[in-house]
Amino acid sequence: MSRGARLGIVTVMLLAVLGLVIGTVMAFLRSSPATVDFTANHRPGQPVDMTVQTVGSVGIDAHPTWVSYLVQAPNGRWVHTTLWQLPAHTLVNVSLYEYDSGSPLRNPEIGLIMGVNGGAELLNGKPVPLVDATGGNGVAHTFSIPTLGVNIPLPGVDGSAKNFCAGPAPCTPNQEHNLIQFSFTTPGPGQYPWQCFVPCGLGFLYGNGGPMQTIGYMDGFLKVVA
Ligand SMILES: [Cu+2]
Repeated sequence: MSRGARLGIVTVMLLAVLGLVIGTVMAFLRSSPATVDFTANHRPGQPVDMTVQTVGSVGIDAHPTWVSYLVQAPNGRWVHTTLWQLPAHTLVNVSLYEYDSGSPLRNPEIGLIMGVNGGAELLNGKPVPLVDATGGNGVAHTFSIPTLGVNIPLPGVDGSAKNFCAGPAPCTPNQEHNLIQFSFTTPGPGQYPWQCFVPCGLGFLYGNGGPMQTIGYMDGFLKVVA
């Protein structure tokens, strides 16, 4: 084989490797979950109604065994993401279907409902100002926006119930769940992180790794726009 031919083969091989590396890096950089937009058909002054769910094992995507949040897009489709685009200075009415089992809270203060209209959440239709996680099925997750002072504990369901949702998500309301409803008002434009404060990352150090550290699972952002 001539020197030129060998050089050609090596060059092609190097370019192939380079392409693979660039492709992998780009795929990694673009791996952030989708943003669901609640601003597109929003009329000023009107509230935004959102439906959200929490599941014990999502059954889809990169980490099927992980706990996760999902959100229903305005077109009704469930999306596996925690990035929500919302209009500024707007009332947001959240209906949250909680399908996961719970445990007692490490810190009972996290059972306190804070930062929402009326100072209470509706738990299966009844107003509750505090969730006592030492009773019942404990608390599965929280929905908390630290910068807005919002904290919503989500009571767990009976993990041994016949109709317990073991995934894949989305779970459906004929499966064992608690319906938690609350309203809060978005502030001015900005990115506001939200997260769960129950160390629910089973199999990770102190339960705080894995889904607790990954956008799309147990934390996300409110992308508030003018
Ligand atoms: Cu959680």
